[in-house]
Amino acid sequence: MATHHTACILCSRNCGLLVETDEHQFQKISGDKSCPTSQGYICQKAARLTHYQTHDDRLQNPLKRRQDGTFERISWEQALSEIAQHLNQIKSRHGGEAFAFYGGGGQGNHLGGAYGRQLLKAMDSYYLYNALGQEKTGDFWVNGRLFGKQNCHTTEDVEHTDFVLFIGTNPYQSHGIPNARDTLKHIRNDPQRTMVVVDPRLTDTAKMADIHLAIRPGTDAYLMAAMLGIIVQEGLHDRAFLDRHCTGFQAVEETLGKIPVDDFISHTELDADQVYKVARAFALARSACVRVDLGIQQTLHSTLNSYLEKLLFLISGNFGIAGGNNLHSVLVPFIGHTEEKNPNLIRSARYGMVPIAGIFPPNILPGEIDNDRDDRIRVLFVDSGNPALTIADSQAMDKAMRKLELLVVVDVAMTETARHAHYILPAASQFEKFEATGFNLEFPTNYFHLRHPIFSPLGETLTEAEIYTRLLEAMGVMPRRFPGLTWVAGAEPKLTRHVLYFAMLALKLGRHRDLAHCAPSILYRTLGKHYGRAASAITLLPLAMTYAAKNRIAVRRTGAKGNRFTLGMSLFERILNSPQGTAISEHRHEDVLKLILATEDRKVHLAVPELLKALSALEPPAEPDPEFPLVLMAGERRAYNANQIYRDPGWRKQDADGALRIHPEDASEYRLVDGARALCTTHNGQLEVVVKFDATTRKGFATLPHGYGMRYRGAAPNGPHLNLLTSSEHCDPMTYTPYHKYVPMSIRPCAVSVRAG
Ligand SMILES: Nc1nc2c(c(=O)[nH]1)N[C@H]1C(S)=C(S)[C@@H](COP(=O)(O)OP(=O)(O)OC[C@H]3O[C@@H](n4cnc5c(=O)[nH]c(N)nc54)[C@H](O)[C@@H]3O)O[C@H]1N2
Ligand SMILES: Nc1nc2c(c(=O)[nH]1)N[C@H]1C(S)=C(S)[C@@H](COP(=O)(O)OP(=O)(O)OC[C@H]3O[C@@H](n4cnc5c(=O)[nH]c(N)nc54)[C@H](O)[C@@H]3O)O[C@H]1N2
Ligand code: SF4
Ligand SMILES: [Mo]
Repeated sequence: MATHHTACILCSRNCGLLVETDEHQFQKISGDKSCPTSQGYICQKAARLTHYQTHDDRLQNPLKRRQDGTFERISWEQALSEIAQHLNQIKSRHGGEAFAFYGGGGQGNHLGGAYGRQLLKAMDSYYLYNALGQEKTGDFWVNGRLFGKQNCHTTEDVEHTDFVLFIGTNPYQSHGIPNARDTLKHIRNDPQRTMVVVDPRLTDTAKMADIHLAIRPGTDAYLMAAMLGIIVQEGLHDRAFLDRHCTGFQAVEETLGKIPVDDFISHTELDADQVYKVARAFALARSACVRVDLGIQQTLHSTLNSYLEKLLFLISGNFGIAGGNNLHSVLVPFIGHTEEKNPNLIRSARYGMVPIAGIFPPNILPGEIDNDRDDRIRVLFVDSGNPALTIADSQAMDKAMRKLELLVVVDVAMTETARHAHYILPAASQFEKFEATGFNLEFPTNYFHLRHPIFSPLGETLTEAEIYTRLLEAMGVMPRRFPGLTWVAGAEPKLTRHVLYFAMLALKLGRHRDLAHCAPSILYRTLGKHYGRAASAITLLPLAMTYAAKNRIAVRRTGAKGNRFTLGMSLFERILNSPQGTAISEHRHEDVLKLILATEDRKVHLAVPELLKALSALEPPAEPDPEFPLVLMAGERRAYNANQIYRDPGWRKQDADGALRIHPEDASEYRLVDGARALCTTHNGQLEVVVKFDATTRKGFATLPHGYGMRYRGAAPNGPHLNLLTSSEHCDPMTYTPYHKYVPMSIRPCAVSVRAG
């Protein structure tokens, strides 16, 4: 038995864990009190991590599809040389636009993404698709306009705030905020602090709130606009903050001044007095912050919602203060910035969609593959994602995957997407290699957690660093040896050695510019090999150097030592030697406006003309379609779902069916029986579900869970495969973010069993 520090990989919080293991398996899992972020906190999901590490769908060898659809085991050499040959052929015949990459990281693994994405450059393609493109790109786009860069991400200081407004999020189950359940309890138990939850369901979070606004689904734009209207019309906005730190308030004020507040509130079906009370209290609180998630991002007015939500904390001056919303520094840039004004901005071939934060929306992927244009996508790499289940309109994705000339899946498990692949490349699990995420979203102190491997890689599995480096070598885009780069590695002391190494690397890349896009793999093969199993973490070294150069004082405050050249290197060494995680910077609140904000004038640019126009043009909400009278929330976070990460249904202690939650009055109207099966019908398809009466759900609103529908061991789907019901056209017109939380649906009891799919 051995004891290790590691972290949970099931959601963006990546809580620190202390685990006891034997050679192959977890024996005991508990929260790690020495983890500087979570300090021992975990939720019920982490204790079941054995179901990720060991199960019957784990991949152990490279596989190749046979004509009859079954798979044969092949060697790494054969797999990679055949894929390399195919990629080179496609590139020379059809050019880079024939290639797309999907994923590159999940809830616990972003290091591999740096290696995988090199393929895009090697293929000369920009088509990066990622799950963030079906939830957060609207938010990123708004950030770009307000704060100068789409990767200026905002965080919320819920732990220290006097007033928190949760809109469309259920942190008690989905987390997303530090030590969610403890943080919520502290607020509930403190009479000086206020929690308001806007959600059509009386969720576990709403049950803890001072005020629950059980909003009519899809009407948050009216609520937030009404609150902004009240604040501005009553003069409760923070003039001093707006004058000092913002431009464009005049245009915003003009639009908000005209909001028909009472009409808008009536569209939400909320009590007007309560909305006035909340708006005033929010504006007048000593500190207040807004925390949102999919409940407003994956529903009607998605991008507008992201703007209004940010205006709430901005016009009330709750930005760059303790207890407010803040920007934070970033070590691993897992999202980028797409410059809208770039005249050479790439567009997707069929839909003409531009990337946001470097990401294209999954909603257009099936259509970009399944067409007869010369410039269609013909080759897809999927890494750390399961789009066959998780993107809208599974029927269309299925058809598109069959049209691909080459589909390669890099995963730890035989997923529904992998079953369509021509080649499956098995990755070592996240407990069998060094891994980390870029979810270090904290402010003012920011942390980073590089997890160390605690098991040997299963079977013939490899790290992503090794898989993609071998592939680039097999493609001939990167030499197998770098004689000029290895000799320096022997020089001592270590810091001098690194300075020398980077000087040589810069020289080499200067001479061979085409190698620059393989920089992670070159680092990995040269400097990395002196770090043993930590070789794949070597990409963090240049990132730590950039980070330290940009945030020198904040990094030094954490105790890191070094000069202009060496501070980043010592930060990297500290990250490497802190298996429980470590602080990487300690900012001051004024840094948000002085250092992290990316506009040239260091001001927030409040006016976003497209969205002010959309706000002025808001029509009253449409009445339900009599054919589909219910609103289905397709994808609820519950106690026993965790994206697609746990495949073995045996991990669930309850809710094995992933039941449809529906209000008892609706249920009796549609003649449904508690615990019996029913057939859901939407514009896109049909799905049989198990019904559960649930009075916490608003009338007219039903919910199905996210993270079910996997075919473990190739069996029938466990629980609802809910993207059979969703449509890729039902989406935000600007970003193509699907309206998963607002799917018009009808339901009837099921007499005879109908097969899903
Ligand atoms: N247990 C668990 N936790 C998870 C995950 C998981 O699979 N399981 N997944 C992780 C991931 S990838 C993400 S992105 C996050 C998402 O985390 P959340 O967004 O917090 O989770 P959801 O349950 O999808 O949706 C949040 C809430 O939106 C509400 N809602 C629906 N429609 C509306 C509406 O019109 N208006 C308002 N105001 N609210 C509405 C729902 O009732 C729900 O309570 O969770 C993460 N955490
Ligand atoms: N209808 C509906 N659809 C939704 C949502 C919804 O609410 N409703 N939510 C959306 C949201 S917010 C999200 S984030 C997406 C999530 O959807 P995806 O991004 O498709 O799903 P994940 O569960 O994150 O996929 C993780 C995959 O990574 C694999 N994996 C785990 N560890 C490793 C590793 O070390 N290396 C490699 N290469 N692979 C690994 C897992 O086996 C799994 O296949 O779903 C979206 N889809
Ligand atoms: S699922 Fe999220 S909140 Fe729960 S233990 Fe894992 S990382 Fe922490
Ligand atoms: Mo997500």
